[in-house]
Formats: sequence, C-alpha cells, structure tokens
Amino acid sequence: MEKVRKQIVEMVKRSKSILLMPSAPVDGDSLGSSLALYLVFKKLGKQVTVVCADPVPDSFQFLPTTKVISHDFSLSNDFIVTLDCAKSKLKTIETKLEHDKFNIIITAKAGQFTDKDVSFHHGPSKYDLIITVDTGDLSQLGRFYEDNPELFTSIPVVNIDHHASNDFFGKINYVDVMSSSTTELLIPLIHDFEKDSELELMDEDIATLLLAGIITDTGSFQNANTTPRSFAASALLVKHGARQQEIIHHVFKTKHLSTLKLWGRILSHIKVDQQHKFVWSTISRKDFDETRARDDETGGIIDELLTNAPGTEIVLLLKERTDGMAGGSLRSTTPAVDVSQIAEMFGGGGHVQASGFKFPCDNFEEAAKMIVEKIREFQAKRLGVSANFQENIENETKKIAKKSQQKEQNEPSNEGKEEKTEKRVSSKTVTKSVSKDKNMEETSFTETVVKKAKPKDNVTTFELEPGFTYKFED
Ligand SMILES: [Mn+2]
Repeated sequence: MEKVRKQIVEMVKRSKSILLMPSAPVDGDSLGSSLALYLVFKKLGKQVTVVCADPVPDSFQFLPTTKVISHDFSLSNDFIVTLDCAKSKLKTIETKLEHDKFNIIITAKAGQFTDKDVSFHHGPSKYDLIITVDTGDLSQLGRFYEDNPELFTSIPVVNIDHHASNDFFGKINYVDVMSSSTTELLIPLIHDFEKDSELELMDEDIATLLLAGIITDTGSFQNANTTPRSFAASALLVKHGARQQEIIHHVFKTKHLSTLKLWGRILSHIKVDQQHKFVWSTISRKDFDETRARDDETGGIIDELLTNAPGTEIVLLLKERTDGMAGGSLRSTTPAVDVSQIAEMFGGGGHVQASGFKFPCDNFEEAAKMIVEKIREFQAKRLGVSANFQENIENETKKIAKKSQQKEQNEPSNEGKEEKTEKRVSSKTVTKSVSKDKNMEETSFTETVVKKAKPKDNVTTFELEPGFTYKFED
C-alpha cells in the first residue's frame, strides 16, 4: 500500500489539471473524499475540478466546499483533421455545404492529396489525471462515463476505493476492502503528500470531510465495518479539529417532514419472510410524489430502522427511480451472508454487509416481484429450506401450458382477432422456456416477467438487453 501511495504522490506531482470523480449517487464518503482531495490539491497548487452527476443531498450541504462541485465538465469539442503537407504545399481550401454534407475541398500546389495524407483525432483534453473515489467500477460514474468512455483510456486513472467489488479499473489502484470508508484511506495518503511537499496540509475542513466519510459509512460506528483503525483514524481527525457534532447533527439528527412521511410509507410497506430470514420494503414514484420527498431522502432508513428486525439476515429497500431503473439497497445482519453476491446478480456490487444495484425495469412492481423471488431463491439455497416458490412457478407454468393447449382445441381460429394481451418473456439466469402457439395468443413463462413484447402483424419484437437469455420453444 505504501508503494501505491508513493505512486499516487508522484502522479499528482506530475499533473497540472486533475479531475476528481466521486461515484453517483454521492454520499458522505464519496463527497468527503473528493472534497478533501480537492482542498489538498489546491494547497499543492493544482487545478482541480470535482464533478458529480447528481445534486448534493441537503443533509450534506453543510460540508465545507460543496459549492466547488460542478455537475458537468468541459472537454475539448474539437475534432481535428490533419493534412500532411510534406509532399506538396497546400494551394486552396474550399468549403461547401451540400444538404447535410459539409465538403472541404483541398487543392495541392502540385499533384494531388490522397486519403493517406489525412488523419483524424480529438482535441486535447483539459485534464491530465482522473482520480475516482469510492467508486467500485466506472459505470458508477453514471453519464460521465457513458458519454466519455474514451476519456478513461486516454487519461491515467487513479482508483481510490474500499468496495469489495472494485474491479481495479485504474492505472493505479489504491483499494483496501478492510477500510471502513474511502476517507479512512486518505489519511495516510495526505500524510504522504505532507512529507513529500513539506507542507502542513491537514486542517479543520479536511479533517471534517474525512470524518464525515467514516461516520456515514460506519453508520456512526455502528456497522460491522467499524474497526480499531476507524476509531484511531477518527480520534486523529478530531485532534485536527474535525467538527464531529456538526456531522452528527446534519447527517443523523436533522430530518425534513417529507423525509419522515416517506419513512412512514417505507415502514408501512415492510414485508417479512421469516422462512427465508428476509425483510424488504418498496417505495414507488407515487410515494415520492405524494410525500413530496426527494430521491435521496431514503438514505439512512435502511440502516436505522430495517436492520432492527429480529431474526432477519437480509434487508432490501427497493425504490423506483426516475430513470426507469429499480434501485436496490441491501444489508445483511451477519457476515455469513454476502449481499454483494445478490447485488451482483442485478448488475450491482458493494460490500459483504452493505451493497446496492440498479436494475432496468419497465414495470416497477413486476421487477420488485422478480427481485424478491431471486433473493428468496438465494436464501433458500443458503438455508437449505424448500424453495416452494420455485415449485409454484413450475406448477403455474404447467397450468398455463395446459390452458393454452385447451384453448387451441376449443378455439381453433383466432386469426384476425385483435391482440389484447401483452406478451411477456422470462428473465435471465435460469433456463426458461416460452411457448407460443401460432397466433401468439398465449405465452407461458416459467419465471418472473421482465420484458414485454407487443405483437404487431404477427411479428413479435423484443427489446433485447445484454445479460438476458430469451429462449423460445419452436
Ligand atoms: Mn464508501
């Protein structure tokens, strides 16, 4: 780790303009670590930009320097066409707009230019170093990564994180899964910067930002990721003037009325499956709208309230997001249950006892049903209890298939009939079969519904998505 930190110090020293990227949505740890590094690099005379796709939640607005966060970053928009004039000098350049085509006519003084003389590239980027913090994989950077994937290969990336699911995407990876938080990892790093620059970098604001990361990620030292090192680090930060009471007050003791209303909804939706030691709750757009709560106001409830359910091993809070995804937060009450494995089933990741995922869904309720069944299945395997629901689904499938056969016999001609029902196909991972009769009147499914398809002119089109297996019987 010491060697890795030294490499980071060297990288930062060589760079002029640094792009700091916390994962989205931001929390106390990702904000604390990106802003602490911002202040440190400013003291070292660097140009620094902190970008974050989502707004800063109200409860973290008190953190020092949140105002420097921008919600977009400027890259060069230039696309450069280079003409090699070694063989012939340039005579004229003419430009012509023909409908949608913009022609550039280049005439040589002698002879002719050919395509071999032309090359293309993008304008230089403003930044020479990217540092991601609290980010397990690049997709957690949201639209910044989706819109500019090439940026992350053209500029060196330093990956500072503590998630078990981290996939070491950086050129330098300072990843310690034993750390309670990313900010805890920054304490020795800042110390290394101090030694190297012979400047005193740590101050009250930086200490407050770092402590905010530890306090939020450990749930105020209540979560299982709290270690002797987190206590020692926090003691050191308080010694440096970290404002612990201010953090506790804003993060844990200030609740909006809308938050309380939203929490009420979440509590009223709680479902308990004692057999599978699983507790979950869902929160829909309607709940958000009716309580006038914002999306980030669900933060904290899973730790404060749901984990208190006795006899529970897994806790899930599923919310309907505005971007057509179902967002899941997972907690396990024992290290024996690794919820990051569950999160990974839905394209997410995280820690053994705290993980999350975003899962695309057309219909939140249907997606929630499927996710809950998958978690039951996971627990059924773990606990060795009978997975009744699986049998149920199989029985259900047989029933539908039977009905479909009967229907075919009773109503031989459905031709010309308008299709009313939407066809549905099953989801990934388990081998499923979807049987169709020739009129596509009935479609049976062996697993929970994820995708829908609308037959049109006897052609059924599906929106195919990566990671799904669609299997049809002939
Ligand atoms: Mn963290």
